[in-house]
Parts: sequence; structure tokens; C-alpha cells
Amino acid sequence: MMHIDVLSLFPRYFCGPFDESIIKRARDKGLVDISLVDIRDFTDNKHRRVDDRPYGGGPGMVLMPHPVVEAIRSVKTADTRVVYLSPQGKPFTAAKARELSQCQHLVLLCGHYEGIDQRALDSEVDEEVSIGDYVLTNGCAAAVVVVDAAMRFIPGVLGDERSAEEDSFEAEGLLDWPHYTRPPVFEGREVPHVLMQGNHKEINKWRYAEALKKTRHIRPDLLE
Ligand code: 4HQ
Repeated sequence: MMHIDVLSLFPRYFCGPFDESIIKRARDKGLVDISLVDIRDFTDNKHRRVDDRPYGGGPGMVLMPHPVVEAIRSVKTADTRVVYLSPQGKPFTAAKARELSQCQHLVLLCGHYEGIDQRALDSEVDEEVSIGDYVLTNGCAAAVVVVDAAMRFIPGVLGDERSAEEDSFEAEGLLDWPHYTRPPVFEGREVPHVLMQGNHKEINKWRYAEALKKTRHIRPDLLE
């Protein structure tokens, strides 16, 4: 079973996301084991202080190296992959999600404030990953994104095993085609007729054309 340790200052942040829906079901089925570790439990001062002002000046606070290093070492084993979520990381993609889903033991380190003392990162982190070119208030939301996207590649997590493979983003690097369900007419809008006629060759042709059209319009960079 895959084991994930999520290290942060707000372990309760994850109670919603990891205790609902598909992630909850995957944990209940024993497909993944997620532990929440509070970095504050590893401070070396009686005030349980984890942050301090940046050397060199500037706004905000920096997470001190000691509690971060000790929190990581408390969970690390020989086959642990330690990932730090930050805007300075390599872009998180479907390929990266698939790669991380193969790890036996994944540690996701969530930064807070301006970030983490570089010496803790140099000492303990294998890889820095970014979920996008914007700045979050902390790394917790990014860790939820990474766990969610990686879980889809663990066999048994999705009800229908084809879903992850057939998602057009995965299969062709294209945006998805439009989806329809009942009723056949909603507020005067009809379902495209090709989807109602059961001709699967025509349906696939239509879906591919729609995916291509959408991608050309919204994400032409994906077609390069
Ligand atoms: N942050 N992708 C700053 C992010 C982020 C991102 C996490 C904010 C780290 C210190 N993480 N903290 N973008 O914006 O992953």
C-alpha cells in the first residue's frame, strides 16, 4: 500500500479534502494510507515557536530549519521520496502525478509564511514541485492537489479503471470533449444527436473533433 505523510502547520486543514469522496473511499479500501504530521510538534523551544525573521531583512517570516528537518526525519525511511510544494518547483503535470503515484512512501512538505530555511530543504528534500504560477498563502492546498491527482493513477481508486487512461488530457494531451446526460432536452438545449444514435465510430470522431477545437481555442500551446 502507498503511504503518504503530509507535513504542515495546519494538519486539520486536510480533514475536509481527505475525508470525503474518492480519497476517503481509497483510504477505507486500504489503497492508500495518509498521515498528517504537525511540524510544530518538533520544535526545540518551550514556546513551540516555528518561525523567525528573515536574515537580510524583508517582509514576513521564515520557517526555522530545526522543526522541519526533525519532522521529516521522524517519518523518513530508506525508500521515502520527499517533495516540497513551492512556486519555485518543477511544474506539476499528469506525468508527475503518475510518477509520484508509483512511490511506496511519499512525504509532502507544506511551507508557510515566506517559505522554509534553505538549509532544511538542501538537507532533506528530494524535489521541489509547483502546482502553478501563482502564490498561495501556504502549501496545504498544493498538497491536496498533488494527492488527489496522484491517487487517480493507483489501481482500484477510480470506480472505472479506464477513467484515468481515457481522460483526453492523458491519452492525447488534449482538453476534454463536452459531456451530456439526461434529460435529452434541458431548457430548450438538445444533446448533440450523434451521441444519441449509438454509432461508436461516429461518436469517437465527434469527441476527438470537439477536443481538438476546444484545445485550439483555449490552449493552443498544447498542440505545439
Ligand atoms: N506556495 N505550488 C508559498 C505556493 C505553491 C505553488 C507554497 C506558497 C509554499 C511557502 N506551492 N509557500 N504555487 O504558492 O506549490
